[in-house]
Amino acid sequence: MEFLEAKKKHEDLVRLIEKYSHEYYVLDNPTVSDFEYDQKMEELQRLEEEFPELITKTSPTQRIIGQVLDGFEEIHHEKQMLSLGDVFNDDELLDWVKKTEESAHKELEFVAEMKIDGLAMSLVYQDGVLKYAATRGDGMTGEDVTTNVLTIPSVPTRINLMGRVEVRGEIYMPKKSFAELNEARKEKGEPLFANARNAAAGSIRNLDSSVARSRKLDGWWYYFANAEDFGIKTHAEAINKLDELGFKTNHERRIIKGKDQILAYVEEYTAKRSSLPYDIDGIVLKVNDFSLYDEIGYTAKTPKWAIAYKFPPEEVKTKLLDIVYTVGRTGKITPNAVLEPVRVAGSLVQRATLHNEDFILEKGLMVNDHVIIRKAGDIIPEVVKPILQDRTGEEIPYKMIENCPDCGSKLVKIDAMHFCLNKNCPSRAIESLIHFASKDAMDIEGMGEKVCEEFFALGFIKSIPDIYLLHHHKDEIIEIDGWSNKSVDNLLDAIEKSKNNSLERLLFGLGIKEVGSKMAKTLARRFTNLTLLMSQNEEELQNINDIGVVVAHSIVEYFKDEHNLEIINKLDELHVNMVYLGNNKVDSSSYFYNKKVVLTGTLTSFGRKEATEILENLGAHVSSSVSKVTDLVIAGVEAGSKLDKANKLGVKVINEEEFKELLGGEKDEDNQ
Ligand code: 3B8
Repeated sequence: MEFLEAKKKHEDLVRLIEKYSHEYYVLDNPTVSDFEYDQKMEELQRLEEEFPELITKTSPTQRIIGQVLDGFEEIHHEKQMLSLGDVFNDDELLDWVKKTEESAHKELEFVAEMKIDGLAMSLVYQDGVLKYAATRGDGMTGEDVTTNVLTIPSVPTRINLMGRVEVRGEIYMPKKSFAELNEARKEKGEPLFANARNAAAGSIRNLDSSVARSRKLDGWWYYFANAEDFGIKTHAEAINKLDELGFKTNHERRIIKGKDQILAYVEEYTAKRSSLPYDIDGIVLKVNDFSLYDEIGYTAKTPKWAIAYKFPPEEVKTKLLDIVYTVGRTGKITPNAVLEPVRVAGSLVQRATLHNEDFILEKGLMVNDHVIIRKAGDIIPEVVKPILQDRTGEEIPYKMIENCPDCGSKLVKIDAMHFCLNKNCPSRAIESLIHFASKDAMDIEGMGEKVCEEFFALGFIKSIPDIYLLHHHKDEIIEIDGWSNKSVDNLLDAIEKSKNNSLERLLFGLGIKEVGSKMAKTLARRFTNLTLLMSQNEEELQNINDIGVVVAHSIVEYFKDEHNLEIINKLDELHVNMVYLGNNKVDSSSYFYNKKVVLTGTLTSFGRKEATEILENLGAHVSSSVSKVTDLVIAGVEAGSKLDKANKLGVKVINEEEFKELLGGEKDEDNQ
């Protein structure tokens, strides 16, 4: 075959396969058998083998090949990718409608649609060809996840529209894909995804595109960002146009107006929610007429012409079978509800924390009560209340335990919480070992919960320093089922390696009350070695930004305790590093990583030096003058010429609030 003939043949085959894909994946209405489809694909593959120069990124053959990337490139969104403001009940929704109609000076027509619980995505086409798919990121800059999005067969790689076209929508994992995925993971003993949204997000952000392909993702497309460039005047028209171009659009949408129709739509889909084959977490209302958008306006993060009505969390009835207690590493006793297993928001629930005695008494819970449960944020199960009218007389009035369920010591009540203060309580000891070895602490690979429990039970490790003496038990461990010479060596190596960790890991690992991993970092950076930290009194500690009365008190108390000092001395003798090693391992996931940043003006919550240090520790390069290579200017009050220059050069500028918000993303752990 000649090249030109091959090229023509290639184009015909690609068009045909795209048509079949669209019929199958978008319209859910195939016109050919799977066999015929596969044959066409094979024909295309053979042709591309013979003429490799015909292969393009968007060829149907390339969409099914796995690719592994080193990382995702950044994409700057041409038009900022905003998110939706939300309301949580009918009244708030009607208030929004009223306000919006007031600012438009008339009664409005809305498009109501499903609020898909997925991952926002932007697709950009140039002259009919998909150029990239990008995540929302911070709204200005997202990540190029094209290779992963291309594994979703319903996403068109080519459209019949010239020029630049930007389409936004939501990538999601259908309920069925999610159930199958978790089922398979359970069988393989892998950790389960909490919900379909997390599973979809994990898949799209995986660097190996064969993972995304195997996850059976899909997308709904709900926003034609530059529809007006094509003479389109309403949102409804825009979505019909997307439909016509081959995008999968959700057909539950409806044009409505007036209070009655709006509330009827909300009611209808609240009821239909659980029977849909994909997760929705609410309903979206959008003003239909584009010409009103500018007048109605925008906030910094959201358009005012659209709103998300969020469903209340799903509530389910079950029975409280028992209340059992766990002992944390600080000795804190937590009561937990044992529930008759029920499905809530997509997963089986059989336990829920009851926090403390007061929580149970305030709710008036009794064992054997029928109770309402729900998931906070659709993830964490919680008991809402007992159903009083279902009581039969078999309920057992609640009484908090008085002794530690593990060691039997008398519990002590501090504020609302009960504590076991026995330092040798086995539960406390095991929990502190698990914490010490955990990922954010000393990161000893291979020393998870099960191993800690096992070695504790066998008496190999009774307290933290014993970890570094485990090699004395090597011969005995090899004899245990499930251990081999090699796996013991690996564990001992990991333990040995952890001796060289920087101070902040040790500080977090010791489990000082109120010292989470972020606080541990602050302390390590500020004092650089443990001896110096230990010599501080409360007042001196409180002089440090970020350290309040409670934390300072807790740190000083910790280092006063004989038992704790003994642990530290032993670790020192065993050559565990107690010095801050600086910042060789910067977390590259930070927003500031590798950015060129300039500080200007006065910041109210940080000193200039402190802000610089924080930024550098997150991998930023802080410089004193603005130029076109500057990525970001952080402007405090009375910022002067540097701010003007940044604006002139089009450099991104954020204020102190935004800076703090971005730092807040570097979350601290709650460590009680
Ligand atoms: C403007 C319109 C954000 C969104 C939008 O199903 C904007 O429309 C948005 F700035 O995030 N999750 C939807 C959904 C999300 C958005 C939307 N429409 N149906 C969703």
